[in-house]
Amino acid sequence: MPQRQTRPDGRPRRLWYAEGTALAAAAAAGVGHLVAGLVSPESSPVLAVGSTVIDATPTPVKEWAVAQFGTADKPILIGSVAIGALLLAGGIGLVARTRRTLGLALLGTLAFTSVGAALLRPTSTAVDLIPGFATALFGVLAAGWFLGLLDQWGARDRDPAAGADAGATASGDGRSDRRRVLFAAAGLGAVAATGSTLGKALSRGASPSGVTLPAAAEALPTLPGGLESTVRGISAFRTPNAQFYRIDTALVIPRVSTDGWSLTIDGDVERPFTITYDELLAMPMVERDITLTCVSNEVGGPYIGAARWLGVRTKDLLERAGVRPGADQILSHSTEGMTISTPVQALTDDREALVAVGMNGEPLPNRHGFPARLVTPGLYGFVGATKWLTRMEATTYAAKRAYWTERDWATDAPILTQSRIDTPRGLDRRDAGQVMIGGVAWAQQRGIAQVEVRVDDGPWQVATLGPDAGIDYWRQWYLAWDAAPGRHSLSVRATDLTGELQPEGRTTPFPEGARGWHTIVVTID
Ligand SMILES: Nc1nc2c(c(=O)[nH]1)N[C@H]1C(S)=C(S)[C@@H](COP(=O)(O)O)O[C@H]1N2
Ligand SMILES: [Mo]
Repeated sequence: MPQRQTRPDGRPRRLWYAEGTALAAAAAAGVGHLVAGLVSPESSPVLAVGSTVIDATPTPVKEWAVAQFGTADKPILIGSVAIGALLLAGGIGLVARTRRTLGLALLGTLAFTSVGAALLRPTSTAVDLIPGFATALFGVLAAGWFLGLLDQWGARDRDPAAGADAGATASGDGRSDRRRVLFAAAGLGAVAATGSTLGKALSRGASPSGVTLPAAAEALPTLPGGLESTVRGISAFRTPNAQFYRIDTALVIPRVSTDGWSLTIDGDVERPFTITYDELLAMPMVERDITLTCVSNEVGGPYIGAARWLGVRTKDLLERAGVRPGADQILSHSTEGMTISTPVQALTDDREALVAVGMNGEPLPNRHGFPARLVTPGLYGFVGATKWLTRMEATTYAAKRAYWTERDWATDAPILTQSRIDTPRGLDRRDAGQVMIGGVAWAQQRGIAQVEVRVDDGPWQVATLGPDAGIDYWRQWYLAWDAAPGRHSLSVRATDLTGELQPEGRTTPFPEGARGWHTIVVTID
């Protein structure tokens, strides 16, 4: 019998050790992901390492990633962590070929980095260590088993008689050894796929069920119909929850149950207190139309949404606790360990910031912070919109620093006046004749006075504004344009109600939000 027969694809046997170990690692990660789905989604090995990478990434690199990949940055990060781990496992497999104990020990160590990462999470508990341990245990056992099968196959390859005494069940020829290896590989692949799929299903950020929100004590009139019924392609006046942008550092959407949840107001206060979800709902509820904006939004970018929020005034909560005179910062904490700093002033003045529990007539979706979040009119989300809120700590800016502050973002970040062209889209082609130019403009806490549009080097033309839902809400706008064939550039700029004109010069989103006019180019045929 020719010796080469058992070598599939003529590949060197060493590669099998690398691939087998990587496969065992993938299966182990799948098992860890499944276990995490059952006990604690954020502690899934790959995700725990990913979260640690996010927190450790310098701000400029993070900004670059957001600019390059947008909200795909998370899948790309997770993919990179997974590929890196598989490559390392492959390398370890080569070591394990000749030095089995060392190789398996290295593999166990690799898995244990995820235990370390889970431990580093700001809110980790003992339960978060279980998925990493499961990964390490399964990985070492599976790799040991699979590499044993390879040894057996290889031994027979060198000496066809040797396989017979490699184990009690080892029988038959090299072909059956090979079949056994392939079955084992398929099995490990199936474990990897099943584990990650089931784990994902278990940890999906579904909408909370079984929650009924009270009516607002001060209900708002129904929001007027927006321009979206007449201007095709313009942002809806109210952003549906399912289309609302999502920005946070969480790799798994936290699923917080109202049962164990509570909100604590403490720190530099006279009367610290903790309330349950039901107690929060029993407080006077108000409704507010507020447009939320992310500081990372580029000029013309998508990280903005407008909703009707239902909640309790932060002012009421903080007055009940009695913030001591020296405190200038409320450091809010989320269930997954995020810290966000907001000026006491912004949470107690008459802008009426909210601890929101409802969004557009529904309980907050999990991805937007269920059971409760902060919504502060006029401030970018990273300094006023804490999701999965659980604690508001009165303190000073001198004493404590929040997550983004430590990463050099602005401490005080009021939303800058901005305007965006929604339709036509950049690089669109349209037929000559009437083209509707439309979009949104916002200047939370100041309000929009006027929006102007310029075609090429022409004069600024005043656009027609859509309905008004208050200074904290965006305004839709449109201008009918008689478009002539050719390439044209369209620009927009807004003026706020204080008379301030949106500046032309572009700035980067870091550290306090992007400035500049939104300009697009379209072709008219
Ligand atoms: N717990 C938590 N809350 C958070 C964040 C976060 O990373 N974690 N990101 C903030 C940022 S940067 C923004 S812009 C808003 C976005 O809220 P949304 O995802 O509901 O649109 O949430 C804020 N609240
Ligand atoms: Mo943000």
